[in-house]
Amino acid sequence: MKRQLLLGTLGVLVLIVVTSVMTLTPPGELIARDDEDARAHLQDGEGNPVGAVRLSQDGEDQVVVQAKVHDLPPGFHGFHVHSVGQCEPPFTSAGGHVNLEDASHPEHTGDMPVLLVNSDGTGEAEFKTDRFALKNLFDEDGSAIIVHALPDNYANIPERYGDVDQATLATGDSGDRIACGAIQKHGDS
Ligand SMILES: [Cu+2]
Ligand SMILES: [Zn+2]
Repeated sequence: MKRQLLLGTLGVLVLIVVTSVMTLTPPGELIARDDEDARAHLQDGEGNPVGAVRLSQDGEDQVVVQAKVHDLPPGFHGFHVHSVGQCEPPFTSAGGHVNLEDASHPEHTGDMPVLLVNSDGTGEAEFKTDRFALKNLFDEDGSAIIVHALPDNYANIPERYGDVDQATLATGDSGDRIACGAIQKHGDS
């Protein structure tokens, strides 16, 4: 009699635990979360690690970008999402800026605020962008984060300096690509 009661109680407890776990994590939820969080491990032209960028989907319309870098030259650096997830030095393999709207710089999908590297070679930035969703970056050939040698001028050339040329409209004149990281779903990295 006592034993039956004990088994019965255990049975109810197991049922409660199973039910609450199912309620907390509906099937598919954990897989979906991987899509909402991505990383790019940055390396310089010699293959040395120089930091990482985390991209997290924040609702449907915004992505939080968190960058943390080290061992880079001090100053402002052009910072973009490029259209191919290939980082072969000198990183031209990463293609141009992600450009889903057929726009000019700085209206490209992948254009982001410049990255400030401090005198000790480290830098940190966090901002939100609504120009892309993470799913836009995981197309067939992927995407990559690039840090450039020079500041991005955002094609902000006043008319008195003459015509803004094609290179400016394509890139913001931010120079060589000094670091690159292919964007990977967090579960893959
Ligand atoms: Cu770039
Ligand atoms: Zn651009």
